[in-house]
Amino acid sequence: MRRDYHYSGAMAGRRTNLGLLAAMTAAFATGVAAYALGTGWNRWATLTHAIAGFAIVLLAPWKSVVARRGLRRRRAGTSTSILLMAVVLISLAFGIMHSWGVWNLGFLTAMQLHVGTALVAIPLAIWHLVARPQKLHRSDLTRRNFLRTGAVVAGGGAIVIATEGTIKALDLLGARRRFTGSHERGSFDPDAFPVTQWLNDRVPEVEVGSWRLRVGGRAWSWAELDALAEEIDATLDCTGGWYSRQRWTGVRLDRLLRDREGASLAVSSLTGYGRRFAVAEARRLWVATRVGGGELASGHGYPARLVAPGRRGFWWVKWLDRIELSDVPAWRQWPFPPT
Ligand code: HEM
Ligand SMILES: Nc1nc2c(c(=O)[nH]1)N[C@H]1C(S)=C(S)[C@@H](COP(=O)(O)O)O[C@H]1N2
Ligand SMILES: [Mo]
Repeated sequence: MRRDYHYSGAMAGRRTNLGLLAAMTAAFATGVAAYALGTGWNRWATLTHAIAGFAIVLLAPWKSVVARRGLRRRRAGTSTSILLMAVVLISLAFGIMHSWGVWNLGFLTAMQLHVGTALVAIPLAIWHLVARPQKLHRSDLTRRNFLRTGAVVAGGGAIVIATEGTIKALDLLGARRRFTGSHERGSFDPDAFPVTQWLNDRVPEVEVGSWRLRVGGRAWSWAELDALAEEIDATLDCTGGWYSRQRWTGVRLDRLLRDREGASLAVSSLTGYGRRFAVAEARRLWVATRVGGGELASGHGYPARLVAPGRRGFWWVKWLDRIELSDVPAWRQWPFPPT
């Protein structure tokens, strides 16, 4: 009796749905991790992300069988479900485009479209779940289902190996991406690397003569900062899908601080944009006055910007205004800036 039920189409459908739900949750979680991490750990997030993404591709044929059955008896929410599937497939396509190397679409990058469409999928997925709740039963936790899950993960892994192998063998642009998946642009050429903003910030006009950076109880002029500066090579890795390595000239932030009493350092831009860092991190942050030996272009943060090696680009605050010790801990901020 139970066995028959086990092999029924309804059961297989539920299994596919649960598998898709797990794969999509994993893709979201690892995608967010890939966006947050700027060090070598990112490699693991990016790799699991690709496996989760291709697991969705593997489950899609089964899902289409389930869906076709669902479509025969149309219920409320059917069009939302179709929309969800379409949005996920479009997101997948942009992710794969990025990885193979068709990543710069001029107006936006494939990565921006990949993440943008994935974000659109979130409310649709929630709606879908509310309309058709998929409960995990105790009877789902069988050895057989465990092996099935393993097979889908292994299949996703095999596709990653196959596609990475193909990208390398054909020497496509994607063969040279960094561990974050980002593509190289304009390294050691300050005129060639992109100017970009996190969301909607505008490049301010700054009169350097009257500009001062307020930090450590002092107001520093550009020339005073520049006189203390040293050279450092560091890689700016934008979540838009590119990276650029440059020779920066900057003062190590801890050399500008007098005391260290506080839970965090609030680094603020003239535009209102800003990020918080742990105080101990000041040794690994630089206030840069130059790139490639010349002054920063206005788009790149003139007169001074933060250089934060090992952190993704959105931490590299441009057009610095002030850096303050604060009692608010660094973890008490949005993991990604809201504006
Ligand atoms: C529905 C959710 C998502 C799916 C199905 C998905 C799937 C994929 C796939 C299949 C790839 C290509 C992997 C490869 O060819 O090696 C990819 C790449 C990527 N995705 Fe996603 N993704 C999703 C959401 C996200 C989110 C929310 C983020 C970030 C916030 C993100 C960040 C990335 C990054 C950084 C890459 C580049 C990895 C590389 O170049 O190896 N993804 N994604
Ligand atoms: N004030 C301010 N600083 C900012 C941003 C911003 O929008 N406003 N964008 C960040 C992001 S997302 C990146 S990738 C880098 C880009 O630096 P670039 O334009 O010099 O390449 O600046 C960072 N600093
Ligand atoms: Mo960025």
